[in-house]
Amino acid sequence: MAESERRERSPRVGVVMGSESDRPVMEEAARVLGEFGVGCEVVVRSAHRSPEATARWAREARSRGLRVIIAGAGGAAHLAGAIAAYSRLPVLGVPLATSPLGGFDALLATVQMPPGVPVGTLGVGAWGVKNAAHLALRILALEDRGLARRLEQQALELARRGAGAADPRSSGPRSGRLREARERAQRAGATRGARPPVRVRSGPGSRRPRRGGG
Ligand code: C2R
Repeated sequence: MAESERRERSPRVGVVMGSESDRPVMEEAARVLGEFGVGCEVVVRSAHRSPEATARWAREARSRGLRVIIAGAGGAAHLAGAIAAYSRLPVLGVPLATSPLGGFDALLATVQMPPGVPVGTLGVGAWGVKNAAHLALRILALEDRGLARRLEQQALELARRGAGAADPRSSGPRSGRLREARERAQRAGATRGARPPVRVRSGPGSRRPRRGGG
C-alpha cells in the first residue's frame, strides 16, 4: 500500500477513557486504527471527575475533524452517555472490567441509554475495544473508498486464515501461528515510517497510571 494512501493529516477518531488506568486496554483501539492508516486523538476525560472539560471536548470534537468517538470506562461508566449528550457524532461505548464487579456494572451503565441519545455499546474489555475500532473503521469507510478496500482485503485475509485452520492438508496449528507471526511482522514492516497521527491530549481528570492497575 502506498505510503501516501496510509497517511492522514488529522485524526478522524476520538478515543476517550475515564482514567489513565484504562489506557493499557484502550490503546488497542489506536493500534487497530493505525493498522488501517487512520489517525486518532487519545484523551482522558471523566464525566464524574472533570465534567466541564468532558463537555468541552465532546462539543468541539467535530470541529477538530473527528467523525467517530470511542469512549471506554469502568464501574459507573457514564462517560460514553455524557459524550453522546454533548456531541452529535456517533459514540461507541466500551464497558471496561476495572471494578470488583468485573465489567457488568459498566456494561449496564453504558448500554441502556434513553431513546434519542444513542451509544453503540460494544463487548466488555479488550474485545470490545478492538471491535469499537473496527466498527469506527466501517463507519468511516462509508465515505472513504480506500479504507473500504482495505477492510475488504482484511475480510478476505480473515476468511483465508479461517479456511486454512480447518484444512486437513495444512500443517497444523503451530505452523499457522508461525505464519500469522510472519504476516504480522511483514505488516509492521510495511507500515513503519508511515504511521498515522496519534494526538495525545492531557487534561483534567488525568491520573497517573497505577502500578499493575487497569
Ligand atoms: P481510577 O483507576 O482512576 O480510580 O478509575 C474509569 O474509567 C476507571 O475504569 C477507576 C475507574 O473509574 C472509571 N471512570 C468512569 C468515569 N470516570 C472515571 N466510569 C465516567 O465519567 O464515567
